[in-house]
Amino acid sequence: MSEDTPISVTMEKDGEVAVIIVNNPPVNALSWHVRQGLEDNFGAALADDSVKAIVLRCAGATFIAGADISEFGKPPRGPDFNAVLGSIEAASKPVVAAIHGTALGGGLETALVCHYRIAVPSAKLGVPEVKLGLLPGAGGTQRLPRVVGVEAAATMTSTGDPLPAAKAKELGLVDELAGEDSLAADAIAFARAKIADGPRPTREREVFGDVGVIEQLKARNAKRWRGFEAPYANLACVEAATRLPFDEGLAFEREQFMKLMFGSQSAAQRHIFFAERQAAKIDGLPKDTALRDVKKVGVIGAGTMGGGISMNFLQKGIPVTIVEMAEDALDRGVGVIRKNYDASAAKGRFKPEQVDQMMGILTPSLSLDDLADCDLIIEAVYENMDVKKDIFGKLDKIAKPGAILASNTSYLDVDEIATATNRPGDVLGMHFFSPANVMKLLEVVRGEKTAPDALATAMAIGKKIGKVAVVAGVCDGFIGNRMLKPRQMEAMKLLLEGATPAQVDKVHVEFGMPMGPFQMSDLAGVDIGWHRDPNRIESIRDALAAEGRWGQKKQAGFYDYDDKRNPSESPRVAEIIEEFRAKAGVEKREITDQEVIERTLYPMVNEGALILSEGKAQRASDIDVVWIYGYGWPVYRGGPMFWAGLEGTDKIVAALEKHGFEIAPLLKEKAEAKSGF
Ligand code: 3H9
Repeated sequence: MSEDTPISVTMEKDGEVAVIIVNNPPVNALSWHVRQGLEDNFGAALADDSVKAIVLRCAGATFIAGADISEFGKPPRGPDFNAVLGSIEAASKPVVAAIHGTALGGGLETALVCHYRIAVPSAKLGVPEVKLGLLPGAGGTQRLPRVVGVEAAATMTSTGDPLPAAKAKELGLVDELAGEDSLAADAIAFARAKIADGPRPTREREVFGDVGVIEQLKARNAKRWRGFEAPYANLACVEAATRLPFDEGLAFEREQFMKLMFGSQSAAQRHIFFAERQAAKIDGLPKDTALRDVKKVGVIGAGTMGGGISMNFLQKGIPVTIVEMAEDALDRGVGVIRKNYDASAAKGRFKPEQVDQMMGILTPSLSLDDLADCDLIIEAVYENMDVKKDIFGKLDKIAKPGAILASNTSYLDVDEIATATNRPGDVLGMHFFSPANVMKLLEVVRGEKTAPDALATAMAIGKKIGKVAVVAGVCDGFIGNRMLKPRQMEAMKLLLEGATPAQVDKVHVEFGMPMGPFQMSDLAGVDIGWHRDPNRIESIRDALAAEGRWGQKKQAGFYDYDDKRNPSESPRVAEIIEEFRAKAGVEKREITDQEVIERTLYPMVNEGALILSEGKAQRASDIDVVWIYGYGWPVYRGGPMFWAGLEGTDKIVAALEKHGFEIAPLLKEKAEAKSGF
């Protein structure tokens, strides 16, 4: 050990039991110095003849939560992890892992080379590597099937979902449950009891279970795993465990792990892991900024958005007063919330009494005056500046001092809305995405005068209700919808030039998006944002709207739909496109799929670069988070800005220039430096 090695592993003795303790906050990740500490301390415990059994446990909130992801892709340092694990498993004295918090990834792999495992009831055990585009690369895919069987091992590795301790005990992954508050002592007693049994190396146990489950898992998850490499690589390793001797299985796992580790999908998924955590941080704001108390929330508007927004708070036990203008609209809105909860209860997500509890803290009202005691008021009425200003003007007189006044606007100027009040510091945007009780993204829009503590409170409350909150600056459409605009515009132009809605959508779906631009229009409503004058037909969209082709809800939009909402290409839409093409004098030509990418996805990167240089997003990775959680951008491509780096910013600029786009200076800079964002 050299002098600059942090001491993150120590050893104590309790009679003949040595207790090795990992202490590497915040999550006891297996950083190089932890691996070094494990090697040194296990070496010492094994060399000490007075030690008859060894306990491995962790200080702080959790057992080892995995490899240190921030070390990935950097030059290796410290001892090789597999070698350290190999020597623990080969120990001549019984080794017990004492688990609390989360034993994840390399952490569970460490527990698996221990000969026995004891855990507190609240512990969770899993191998979430697949969520980082990886697989357990330190024997997890080979040892799990020997401990829990093929079915559980295949499920755990390919889904990444952790098991609660009780389930782990049922499967044999945990040998004994400890008292919730007595793990340290219980683990020592358990180790002492195992001295007579001696070591039980996992590698020497037999794989058991039916390998057929692997194909069933693939079939069941085909849609969810579309485009992803890692779930399949995980399953290939578990399958290999069923037919290869242990060391060969380990070599196969290593080969698969390295392939994923140096591939672009895992790089993208690791980027998003850190990006999501980074998004919560507000530049220039001290970490200890005091937050405002939010105990009661007001929501104005009981439509789809207002209802969905309210549900988020009710589910966290935060009372909501929901206000509508008219009795029937209010009743309808509250009825929809109840219906949604009942449907979730029928699926087992909530107990009926929980639904009653949530509905019990919802207060419907027809008067804004009832919002006087709310700490946060979210306006979710339709997109009209005058209406919003009127509401904020009234709120200014009603809301208590210090209440945060938020608008759920998806593109309007939050600074202008704030001028309707005498407290612009309390005004900000909280842009939820539809369906608001499901979608994870929340854009928190920081106005010019928004007070830092109001902003920090909105971000914190976003986290509390389970959202991934991202700070956006005031501009038309903020981050997400602003980038959507050039994509939609180009998609429409492509129709005129010869592409079909089906072709454009297919390219987007093959890219990994859940749906393409025209499928999205049909789902959201072709009539959204329409001027509502059937005689004013200036675009293909106007023509569709004028004919009542408003999308799925009318069984006709850019596609025709049958009773079950299955789409088919529409001859009428083809005619409309043809008419516009003739009118515009555009010649029809063959559009390649590559051109669709260059003209719909590359302009998004260009717009992202503008957003970044205007300071409307704090960092490129925030833009990626917006697109992953708000629009279903495939996580294995890391969001548009990360993807730009994979694709090559120089290639993107060359294509955009070829198609006549004005290039954002920041994008040009990146292209010249041949770098990503
Ligand atoms: C692996 O193990 C591969 C192996 O097979 C080995 C092959 C050879 N590394 O999430 P939080 C940071 S792959 C480095 O906010 P929570 C995180 O960035 C790994 N850093 O806390 C954050 O930093 P900051 C498999 C990590 O309480 C801070 O810790 N394991 C790591 O809400 C707090 O994190 C996983 O995938 C890490 N592994 O949740 C588990 N983990 O404060 C990944 C966290 O600067 N981790 N950090 O922003 C998690 O799922 C959650 O962090 C956990 C705690 C549930 C543990």
